[in-house]
Amino acid sequence: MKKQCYPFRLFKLPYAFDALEPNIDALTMELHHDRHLKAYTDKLNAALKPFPELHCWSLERLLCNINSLPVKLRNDIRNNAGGVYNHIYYFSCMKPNGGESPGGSLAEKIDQCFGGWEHFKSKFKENALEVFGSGYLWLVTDRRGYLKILCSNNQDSPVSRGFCPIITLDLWEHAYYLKHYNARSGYIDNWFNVLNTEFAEENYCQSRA
Ligand code: MN3
Repeated sequence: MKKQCYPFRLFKLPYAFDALEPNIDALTMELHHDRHLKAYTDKLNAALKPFPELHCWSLERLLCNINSLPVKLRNDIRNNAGGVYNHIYYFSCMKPNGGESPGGSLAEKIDQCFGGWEHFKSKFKENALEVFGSGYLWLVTDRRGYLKILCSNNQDSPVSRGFCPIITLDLWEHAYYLKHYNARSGYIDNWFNVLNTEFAEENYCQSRA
């Protein structure tokens, strides 16, 4: 992910709103990006405005050091820097004509940790169906380099807990309600159809660097 700092600019989607049809519908993408992500970006900038000493901090640096920030800023950073970071990750995890199974070192590690790509997918889906309330499901590497499936609540980000994200699935209802209503299962299947596998492979390589 490209490092940037205050004032954070609204992340530019690397594809058109309708590029993921029929898996993810254009209106959901437009609202998700132009309203939800924009709101997190604006609120993050507003929260940081009175703290010029933090204007050169990246999202990662803010999220990794929440407990050393001024107390009254911590919730804003957790929610809004988290909201920006997590959404950039989520949007980057998708692409038109995606969904290939990974190759190279990520494929090997998935075989080792989950017994293969199809096994990983069913385990990830099972976990995604169990996430209660609003949150995300992630594939991350831990400090020892093992792959883990991890749930985060609200806009909490696994980088704050020392994990390296590989992929993430936004499980807030705004990510799927217009097309799937409350049926999360179809959304998860559709998301796997547009998974940006190269992005996952790059993140895995970087996590080992
Ligand atoms: Mn969202």
